[in-house]
Amino acid sequence: MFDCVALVGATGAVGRIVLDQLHARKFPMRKLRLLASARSAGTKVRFGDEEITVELLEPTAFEGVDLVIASTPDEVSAEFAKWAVDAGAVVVDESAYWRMDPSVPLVIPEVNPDAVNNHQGIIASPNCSTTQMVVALAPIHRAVGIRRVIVSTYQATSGAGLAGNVELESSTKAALGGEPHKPETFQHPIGFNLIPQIGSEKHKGYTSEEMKMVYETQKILGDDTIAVCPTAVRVPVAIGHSESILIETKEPLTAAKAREIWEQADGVTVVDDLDNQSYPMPRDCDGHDDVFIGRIREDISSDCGIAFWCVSDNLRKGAATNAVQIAELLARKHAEKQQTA
Ligand code: 11C
Repeated sequence: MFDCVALVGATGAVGRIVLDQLHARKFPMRKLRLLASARSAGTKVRFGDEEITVELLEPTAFEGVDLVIASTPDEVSAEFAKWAVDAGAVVVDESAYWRMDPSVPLVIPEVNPDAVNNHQGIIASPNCSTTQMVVALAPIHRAVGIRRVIVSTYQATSGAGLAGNVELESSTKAALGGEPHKPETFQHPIGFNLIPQIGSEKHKGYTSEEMKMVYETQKILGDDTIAVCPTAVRVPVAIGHSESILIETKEPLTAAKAREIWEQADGVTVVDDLDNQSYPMPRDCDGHDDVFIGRIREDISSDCGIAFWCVSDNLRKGAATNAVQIAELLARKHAEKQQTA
């Protein structure tokens, strides 16, 4: 059991769910502290029967903290993670800042749990659109090998935090009322629209969000020969990222075999009965921790491919749940150490 766990960013869209999950999953800790910027410091937050006052995130804030779970913007993580590590804590970080650092494991517990053993104080949790895709890809890659992935995303507004959902509502209301709407969070009005840009230009016309899906997938699967061609699109859905994915496998794979593999995979629920209009949709996946897979088909344009549809709650498995699962891996290791000490 950890003596003290700190949650950084407890008042954000993901932080609130981390809090719920720590409580619901009875995370083994004696004390929970909440840290945030000056704007949120002093706020009182409910945790089960307790009310915890948010403390200021500052260099001395991590004295006596064993484990940190953090959901903050990249630039905040860049600064505070070192304070925490210097104070002797292990940081599970949800920002993008540390993910591609070679000394930082990038972990999805269903896929590469052993990577946590190699941490040097910081463990990163992947981008939400990457996480759900890699949970789906990993068991297929283990079975027959994946050569190439073509993916188009349909990403919820909550990927941009609470402000994204506020703007979905205001933009939709403005469109319904025939009024003009000036977007602040997104590049264009999101109500009754699709925006084929998430992030900014990063590499050969691909955006930062798209390149995360390339680099993070290769790092987590430990195979930089896997080619990924992504298109990331923002859609007017509040919660739940959807992805249309085509994988080119190294060996032929039938749709029936792919379904069998996914039915046995950890963290995956197959919902796939086209005749009965049954397939994953964001409304049904909101509030669940699994990655949902449906519309499983053989690629009719090649001999070695599987096409499918994948949906997951971006705030849960895409962020909060994955981080808490990493923390649970660390808690188990910590308990083993305490037993043998
Ligand atoms: C989005 N995927 O939907 C982004 C949000 O690297 O953790 C998460 C960004 C990240 O806008």
